[in-house]
Amino acid sequence: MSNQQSAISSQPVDFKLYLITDRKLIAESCSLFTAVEAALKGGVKAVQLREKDLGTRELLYMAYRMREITDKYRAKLFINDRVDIALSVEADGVHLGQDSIPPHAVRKIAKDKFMIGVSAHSIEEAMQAEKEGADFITLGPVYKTPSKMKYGQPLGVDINRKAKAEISIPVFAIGGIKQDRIKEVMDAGADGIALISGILGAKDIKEKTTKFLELLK
Ligand code: TZP
Repeated sequence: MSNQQSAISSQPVDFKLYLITDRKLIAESCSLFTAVEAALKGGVKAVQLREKDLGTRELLYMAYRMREITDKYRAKLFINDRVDIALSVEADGVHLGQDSIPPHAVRKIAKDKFMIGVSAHSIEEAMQAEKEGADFITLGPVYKTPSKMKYGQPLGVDINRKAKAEISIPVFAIGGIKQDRIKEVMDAGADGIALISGILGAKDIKEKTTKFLELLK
């Protein structure tokens, strides 16, 4: 196997709903921890801590707290970009961006149970991530998102059909995923959905999470 072709983790991707954090979306009366705990009560089993503007110490503190909460509900925790913090808090894995350290380099420093998710914005990026040892991919934005400028133009649901044909590891549809779009993306071949506002923007986070999970059955 070449340097850039790596094996995947020995841990299965056993979730279909992947919750990503954005504390700026949470009402002031409710902390991000309370919001994530509500989603965990609703049944979500995979959470990515993605607070890109935080400094290292603050992020580490948050990651420890998230680890405690996710452990309580037997859910997986992923840390965005920061492999060091993910390893330090014994997260289940890291979620890498296109400018992060690549998956094959993470494999050299992490145990084989450590999982690697990668954000891809095209089939080419997704294929490259698979080749380099990613365990799963988030691919999008599929639809317009509230902050669409940040994530680029929507790719449309056909991207999931292409991904189904080209990629063997699980692919999560991301970007503007709301309840009424689940059927469309899953019919198009997505293995699951990843989202921020669909859950964290809900009035009743626990109830909304349960609803998403029912629709994904
Ligand atoms: N990557 C592509 S779109 C996106 C990310 C992180 C944002 C998803 O947010 P939302 O609120 O679920 O549309």
